[in-house]
Amino acid sequence: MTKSIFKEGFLWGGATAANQLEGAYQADGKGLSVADAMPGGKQRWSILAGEEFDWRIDESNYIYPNHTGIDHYHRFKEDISLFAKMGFKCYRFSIAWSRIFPNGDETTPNEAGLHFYDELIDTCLNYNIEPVVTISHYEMPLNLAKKYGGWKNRELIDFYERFADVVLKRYYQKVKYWMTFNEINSPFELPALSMGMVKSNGGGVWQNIFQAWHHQFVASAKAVKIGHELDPNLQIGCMIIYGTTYSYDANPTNQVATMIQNQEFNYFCADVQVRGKYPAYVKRMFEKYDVQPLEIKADDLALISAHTVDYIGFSYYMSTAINETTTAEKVQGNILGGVKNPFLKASDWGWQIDPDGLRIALNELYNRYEKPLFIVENGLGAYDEVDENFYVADDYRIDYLRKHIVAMGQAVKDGVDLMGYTPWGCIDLVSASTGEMSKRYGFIYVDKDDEGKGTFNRYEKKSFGWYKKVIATNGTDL
Ligand code: BGP
Repeated sequence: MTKSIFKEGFLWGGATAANQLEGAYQADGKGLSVADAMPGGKQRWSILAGEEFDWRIDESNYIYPNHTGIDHYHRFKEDISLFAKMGFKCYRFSIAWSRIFPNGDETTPNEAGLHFYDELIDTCLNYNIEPVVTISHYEMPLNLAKKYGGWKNRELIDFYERFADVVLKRYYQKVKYWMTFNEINSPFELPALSMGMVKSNGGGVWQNIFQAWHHQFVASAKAVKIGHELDPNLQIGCMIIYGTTYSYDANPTNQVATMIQNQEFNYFCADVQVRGKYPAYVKRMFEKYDVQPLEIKADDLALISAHTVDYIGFSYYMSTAINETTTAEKVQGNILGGVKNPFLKASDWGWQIDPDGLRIALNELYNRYEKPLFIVENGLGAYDEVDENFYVADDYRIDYLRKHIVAMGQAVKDGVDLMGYTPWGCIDLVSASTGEMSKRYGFIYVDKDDEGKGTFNRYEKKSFGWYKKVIATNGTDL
């Protein structure tokens, strides 16, 4: 076999999140989460974009796709057996906070909820699949949003700590790789999903967002502390969304704007979680966003400094370009905006596809932090068409992933320490932004449509066999 550029034991796998695939949203004592209250379709987008929202669930229509997800809750054994068939070395999933603490503020966990993850984790281990757990992925108990106003409330630190403590203690002997918060830098656009904050409870107000971030930084540090006390070898990472950002041209005004965008969006949260302190430029950010000094308790900064993360997990889907000096066509991914880059093609949802941008991201992150990197999300959301046998010939997806894996290899040659690669939505699941099924990422097709209809049966796509070969050859046969 050709010698691989990727290290032995490279963590090839796939990634999902509880709220987007489990379904069974009220099974076995599960409480409602913020994601359960988010309708699909157009309404969802306006909520994500910061419109007023009262978290009220109207059960009369099929508008809550997360409620059924892809019914992974009842089909996880089949799903994991398919991952094993592809040869997954690891599987990234999240633990639904609302299964373990249905209202978020209880003191005793829901044993039935934990039982599900006992089985899920054991199933992975039986196949020699390393579980990679995101503690909180866009799914906090709804009660914490409604009653406490989300993460701007300091009490959330204790509730999260209790949750993290329960799952870390229960699984630390079985799960080595953890992440504290999914895409912690996303509240720039999505305060509702990741902070439980909407307009009426302060979601659009920077003061609250920065205060909420501070609470999340402290909570994350506490989880790292608990994990490392249980076992110093646990690998606990941060998780950020990274969008490689180019200046549109050589105009220094655009270059400066690009530098600022990089600091604020790509690095701010990681700087705190990896380096253990607020970066110098936070002063400028506070001024710009009119943020008064945050409420910081005596031990907070010491905790943040003492319990930094072991690795950097990040999602990478696209790059953006900054142009402040001339008018240029705007583009919008979920969270990343910017202008149209004439050198790039975009996905059906306008996300600008840029494998070289991944090589740049890996180099930038590694040179800045010198910590191992883990690409925990990447992939192409596309409309898949099934033939009469439910087969999807998704050559476009293979093409996207192949080019990104080539870029990963180049970055490893550049000297980057890369731990693994878990493409997003390895099995079709509910889209976070549209709430629909028709935006698919998977190697496995799930027969469910945007109205929730279908058999929920699973079918291997063309990319399934391709990825299997990639893993079997440790990334040499693409
Ligand atoms: C990331 C989220 C995931 C996932 C992915 C794809 O930002 O961490 O939860 O959904 O984006 O986004 P979408 O589902 O909107 O296509």
